[in-house]
Amino acid sequence: MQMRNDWTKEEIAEIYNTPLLELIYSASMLHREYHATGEVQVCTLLSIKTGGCPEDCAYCPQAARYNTAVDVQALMKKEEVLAYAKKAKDAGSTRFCMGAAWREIRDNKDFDRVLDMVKGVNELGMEVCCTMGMLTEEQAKKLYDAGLYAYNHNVDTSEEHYADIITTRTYKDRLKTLANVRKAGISVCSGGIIGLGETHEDRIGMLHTLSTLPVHPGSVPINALVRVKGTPLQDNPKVDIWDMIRMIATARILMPTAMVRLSAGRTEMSIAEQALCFMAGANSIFSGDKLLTTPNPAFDEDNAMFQLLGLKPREAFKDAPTAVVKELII
Ligand code: SAM
Ligand code: DTB
Ligand code: SF4
Repeated sequence: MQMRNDWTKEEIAEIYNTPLLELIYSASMLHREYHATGEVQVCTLLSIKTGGCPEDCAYCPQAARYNTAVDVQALMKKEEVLAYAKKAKDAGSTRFCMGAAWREIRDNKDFDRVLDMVKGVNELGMEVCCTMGMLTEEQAKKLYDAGLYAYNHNVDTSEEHYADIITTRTYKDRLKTLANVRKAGISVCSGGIIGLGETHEDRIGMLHTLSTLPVHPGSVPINALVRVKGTPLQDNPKVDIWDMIRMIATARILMPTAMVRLSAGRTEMSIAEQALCFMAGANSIFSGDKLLTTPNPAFDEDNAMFQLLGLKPREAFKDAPTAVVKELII
């Protein structure tokens, strides 16, 4: 099948509004066509620079302006980060994602240290990912040269809903960074959050943005809002699991080759609910007892879930062009 990036909002709405079991079935069929069934990518997050962020993202515990329980922490040392990555690898994780609570990357000593960390994690044989806010084409190139595999930068919601959630940057800024990442040859990881008070049209709009990018993202994280005390969204209602499943299935149908990640919110989901998400086309998770600052299922719990559901972890670099893999193995 030809990958489509000319989806219309009407077509997406039609898929999104399909009766639920029918939608899961269609997504599951496509999933089987494009991916090894039962294989789930296990990624681990580490917040290498925490809190004190100047942005005003209404969902985020790391924004300096909200009074949350998050303590500000300076950029970690390379050795500490590598020790953590090694631990994650030993627990079965194949992608390591380093997060920094920055508005954007700046060309300074901290960035040089990040480049060193990227090099080190890559040498461990893991797919390295960073999520550090906006970046320029030159910075993306430097990250690529250091061995960065993917860059996470979420569009979070629809263009229309964006200003209700974040006022310190625009949707266009987000898309510009994604273009810089893509141009540097880094795999784009971009998705969003549900539970921000958005409408179904906003969710459809967000999926429209993602599925009509010049190239589909290599991975699409779908997060359920983690409601953190002190943020403006602390009292939002809990995300309905059926909405999560509907989003995952629609993303799977629109972007069949992408890794669709069942991201934040798993601590509030039962194994049966997560199993439905996998049926609907999710094939990636974050594992390890912390996301960036909030709790997440530990490696042991996820290993037990994999055992129960007959899932197995996906190997690293499976989608990488052969030349890249060769370079890494040699
Ligand atoms: N500062 C960088 C940025 O905003 O791109 C990188 C770190 S930021 C914490 C990464 C992503 O985490 C956000 O884009 C958002 O999608 C997600 N996120 C943050 N807080 C969240 C929450 N409370 N619940 C769910 N997802 C959240
Ligand atoms: C993504 O889409 N979700 C992850 C990762 N990319 C960076 C982050 C979730 C953060 C949840 C809130 C926290 O732990 O601070
Ligand atoms: Fe800062 Fe990222 Fe949190 Fe927004 S989501 S406040 S940019 S750390």
